[in-house]
Amino acid sequence: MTVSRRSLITGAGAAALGATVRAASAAAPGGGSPYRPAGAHGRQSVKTLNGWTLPYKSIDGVKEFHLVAEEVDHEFAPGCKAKCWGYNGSTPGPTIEAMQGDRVRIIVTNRLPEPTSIHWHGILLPSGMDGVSGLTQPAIGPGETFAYEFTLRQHGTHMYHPHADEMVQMAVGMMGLFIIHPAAGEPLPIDRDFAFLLHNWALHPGTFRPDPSIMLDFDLWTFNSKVFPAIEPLVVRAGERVRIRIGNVSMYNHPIHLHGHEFEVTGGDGGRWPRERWRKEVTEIVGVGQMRDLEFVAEPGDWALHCHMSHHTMNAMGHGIPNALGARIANSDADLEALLPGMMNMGANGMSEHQEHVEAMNLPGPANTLPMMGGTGPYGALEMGGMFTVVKVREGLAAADFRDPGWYAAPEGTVARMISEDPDFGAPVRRPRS
Ligand SMILES: [Cu+2]
Repeated sequence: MTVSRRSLITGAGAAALGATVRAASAAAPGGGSPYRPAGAHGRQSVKTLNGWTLPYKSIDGVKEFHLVAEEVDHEFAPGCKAKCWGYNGSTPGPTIEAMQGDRVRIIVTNRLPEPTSIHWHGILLPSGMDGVSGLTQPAIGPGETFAYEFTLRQHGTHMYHPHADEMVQMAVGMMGLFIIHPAAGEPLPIDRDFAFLLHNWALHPGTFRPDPSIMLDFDLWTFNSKVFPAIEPLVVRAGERVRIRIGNVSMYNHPIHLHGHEFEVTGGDGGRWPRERWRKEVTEIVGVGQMRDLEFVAEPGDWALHCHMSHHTMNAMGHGIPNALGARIANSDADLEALLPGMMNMGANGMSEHQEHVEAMNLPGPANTLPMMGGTGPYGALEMGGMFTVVKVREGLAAADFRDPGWYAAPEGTVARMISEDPDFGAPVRRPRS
């Protein structure tokens, strides 16, 4: 048999391609599957909620990214804007994604009025690339550009943030995700990979600059610098394996709770965990400065995903105010009105009426802030804000379809329903009075 030059080339090409494919799909030790970005949403393989992935240039085998630290105009939700600081026009800054083993160069230009630096939080690198101004490098002065360069030795969910005047720079929005995909693939293939950062903001009603001096009483609690209902839903096809990567740059620990599923915690600060260490939870505390990866197989429905600190699913609100719950205050309204024109008592029957005041009665609030609670679902007011969004799981979505499918149409007979309007209905057993 004669072998033509052409078939040789084709054969060599095919062999090379075969080798490439094999390398890309090489099983992880223990039978892993390849990471499947699959071009599902362009070059990015992680869906950063309300965010984006930073493109890079390949230069002589190095992936080069360019971050610009700068002031940005940001909207937390319609009706609430602020001058924040971020990267490349957004807070959080764009997500950096790369593969384990990559050599990366990250150019950082400082367009802020004060020095900055970037710390690559959780990433193993030479000390001089760690980004602590004064300790490992001179600070990047206003107008200056620095280059960081290192090889990615591990994989997992990581972050970046300034390590210069951190208190101010983080308080006004400087943060980003840094995600490293495993060279050897995933133990189980991931179909949809979401990521967000937790943060808190002291954007006092009527102001437009987050206040960095606040330590406890924050006004806004955010996933990727957005509050409910402006946080994107996590749209998933039923039966898909989903990962949610969460990092915390705020000043509180946040117990993140998912409804309708037992997720597995599959990674943390030490990157992705071996499968023997995965554990089932329905709430996972993401501590300050920590990262967690949660994974589950999606069940059809609309499922709440939120912080379980109940004040963290509210927007701007007062704390330490007198408790009116159960008080008979209706008779005192006129007296109080004489002292405080325009005042309105609230809270004697709970806070539920607040959303009604804002939406149905159209009562104006202070400038540039958000009502404590809001959002309306198919069955009425959600009375939520802050760190709350919905995982929307539907049958038959296309692989790359992240469009909001609207509210879940629950199958007949599977929705809780009213069976009586009589408060004395039935014969409930009560604990006897002693
Ligand atoms: Cu919280």
